[in-house]
Amino acid sequence: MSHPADYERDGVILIRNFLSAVEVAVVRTELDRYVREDLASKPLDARTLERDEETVRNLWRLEQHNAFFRQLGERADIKAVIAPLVHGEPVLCGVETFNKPARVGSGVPYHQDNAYFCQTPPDMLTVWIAIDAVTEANGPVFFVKGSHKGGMLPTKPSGVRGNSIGMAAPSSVPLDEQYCGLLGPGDATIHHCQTIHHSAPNTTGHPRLGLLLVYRGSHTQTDPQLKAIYAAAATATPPA
Ligand SMILES: O=C(O)CCC(=O)C(=O)O
Repeated sequence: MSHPADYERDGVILIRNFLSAVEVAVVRTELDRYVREDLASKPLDARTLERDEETVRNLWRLEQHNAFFRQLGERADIKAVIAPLVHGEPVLCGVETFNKPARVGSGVPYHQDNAYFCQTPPDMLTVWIAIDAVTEANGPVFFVKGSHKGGMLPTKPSGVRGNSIGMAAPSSVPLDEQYCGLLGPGDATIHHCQTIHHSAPNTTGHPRLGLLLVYRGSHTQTDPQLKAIYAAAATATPPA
């Protein structure tokens, strides 16, 4: 399978066994340790909690707060996969989690990541690595294939903590025609920053932890117009 060609066409690709079973186990152990021992001493914008004010919904800026995750994101073999997709030299911009914990894991509204990233040209992407199995039941991410080619669509503040800016209207593509990222532990999807995507709450007893690596090409720049819209939404629903 040619990753670059599929990625250019669809704006999302699936890579099985992106991390090995051993690597997944090490990631899980370090995430658990970080939450238990380090998180309390980090700034408030290092995480978003679920509505129970207790369970972690997201960890943010792990590349700044944790050497293990910075090194993972800087791995040369991973950057070699990313380079052709961002049309240049990959720059690590974020390492984060979407934990989607059992029963209380909240959903993610329809959005395009570049509403947050605000980069031009939009040569930026996210590697979404499954640490838990992602099933149809526990809140998989749905992607609208090809939507990265349609540019940035109108946004509105979502009021959802951790996902402050959503699309003004959901995609007109029915759910059963969208691409559902069903993953085993270690599998990954890679999606373009203009690809429309969303996920449902997790009402099951099975957590759905994802580790995300975010990269841009070193040639991209911040678009002031996108940035102003994002700043207004993030201020309304901090931290992001
Ligand atoms: O993990 C999720 O449910 C959503 C992830 C997401 O929005 C993203 O990868 O940009």
